[in-house]
Amino acid sequence: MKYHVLTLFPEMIMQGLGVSIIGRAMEKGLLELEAVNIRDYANNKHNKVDDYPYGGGAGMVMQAAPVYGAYEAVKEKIGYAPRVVYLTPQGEVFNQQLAKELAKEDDLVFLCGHYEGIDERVLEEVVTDFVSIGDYVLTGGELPAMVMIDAVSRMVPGVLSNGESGETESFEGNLLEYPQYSRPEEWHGKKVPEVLLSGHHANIAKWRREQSILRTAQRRPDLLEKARLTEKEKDFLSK
Ligand code: 6GU
Repeated sequence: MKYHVLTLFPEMIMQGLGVSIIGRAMEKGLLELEAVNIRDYANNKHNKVDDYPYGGGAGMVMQAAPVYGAYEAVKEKIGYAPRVVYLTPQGEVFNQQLAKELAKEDDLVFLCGHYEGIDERVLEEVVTDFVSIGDYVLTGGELPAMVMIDAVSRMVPGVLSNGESGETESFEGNLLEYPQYSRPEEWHGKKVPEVLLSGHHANIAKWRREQSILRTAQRRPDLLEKARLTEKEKDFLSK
């Protein structure tokens, strides 16, 4: 997977994603990350990339030409028209299903806006996916792009080790994860649940499934409607 991030703040992207699991996957060559500075495609000597909004209003609008220049440079380099994700609160809300789908691409372009947004005309020409990361407003698209790159990358084959599965986690079955414990057996007077020390794998699996269901009911009842529970499990919940 090759990521191409079109941004006015390339250092933010390059510094934020070089560590941990994603950093290691880049070193292994499973992922590539390129930040394209939109300012390098400004066609004026002041490198200006924004201007006042037609019709008036607060703030500045990023102009079409430099954004298009940055996009064209990526398209020429890779030799085809890739999927282009524009990070915007006016997009569809990102989720695990979209992360899995995007992970199948060879290249992904992320277009990061700032100020009051980007001239609509270039968005119409290049953007394939308008995506938000949730219902709150951020100052720019860089953090959302980094969030998406993290979530997509862990669905790329080989990025997670055998121990770390992309399949059995929260949201796959629309249930939250069960609680985890490690040594010591007692901490601040709190004991690790007895079943986890029993070595009885079937009982452990049953307990974890129940904990997932309880936790989802308490914290994310909206997810529970989509989870496929057995009749027995529905009974368990109603007690
Ligand atoms: Cl993708 N961009 C910005 N600026 N704010 C957001 C967002 C995106 N998603 C949620 N808030």
